[in-house]
Amino acid sequence: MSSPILQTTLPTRPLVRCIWFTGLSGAGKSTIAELVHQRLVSDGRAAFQLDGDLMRNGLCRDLGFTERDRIENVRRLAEVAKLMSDAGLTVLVSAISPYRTGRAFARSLFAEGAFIEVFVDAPLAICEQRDSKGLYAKARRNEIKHFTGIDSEYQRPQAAEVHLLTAVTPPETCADVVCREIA
Ligand code: ADX
Repeated sequence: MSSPILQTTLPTRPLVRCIWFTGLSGAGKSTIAELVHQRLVSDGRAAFQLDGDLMRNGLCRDLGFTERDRIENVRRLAEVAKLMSDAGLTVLVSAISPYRTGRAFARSLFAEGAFIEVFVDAPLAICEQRDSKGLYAKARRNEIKHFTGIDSEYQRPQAAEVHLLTAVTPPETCADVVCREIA
């Protein structure tokens, strides 16, 4: 009689390759992405943080904050994230990425399950209070235009894999939640 063959029936979920943090300026996207990045690296995973602010100093330097420019900004971030993920990196993108279509485009570049959207959610009043870069104050004084939440729209995610309420949750705890989702 032949011996039974051991079969595993664990579901095969693809490795998460892109973690996309979206939310208002000052909501905490980069802070949480950095914490998750540190944990991935300490677990031995090759990871890279693509930050909207930093990308705007280089590859996206020619873009402003009109709807058209933001769509192009997010498209470039998504395409770069895809290239990096093809090279074996787990990519953490943090960008306001205010439009659902832009985020859906980013998702469409990845296999099912390989992309997760993290909604870094804080009320506008809290982001404005934090105002670490002084930009909300400038927007209120009309010194800068098209500021997200003030005179430019932010379309809240409707089905993000992770929804973080950063006004009431410390960054470390938020990072724990994201890490559990991608484990
Ligand atoms: S996105 O909307 O195109 O995704 P992105 O995340 O790259 O934006 O850049 C947002 C950062 O640019 C903010 O964190 C802020 O520091 C800066 N910024 C400057 N002007 C604006 C503006 N009008 N609206 C939003 N962010 C602005």
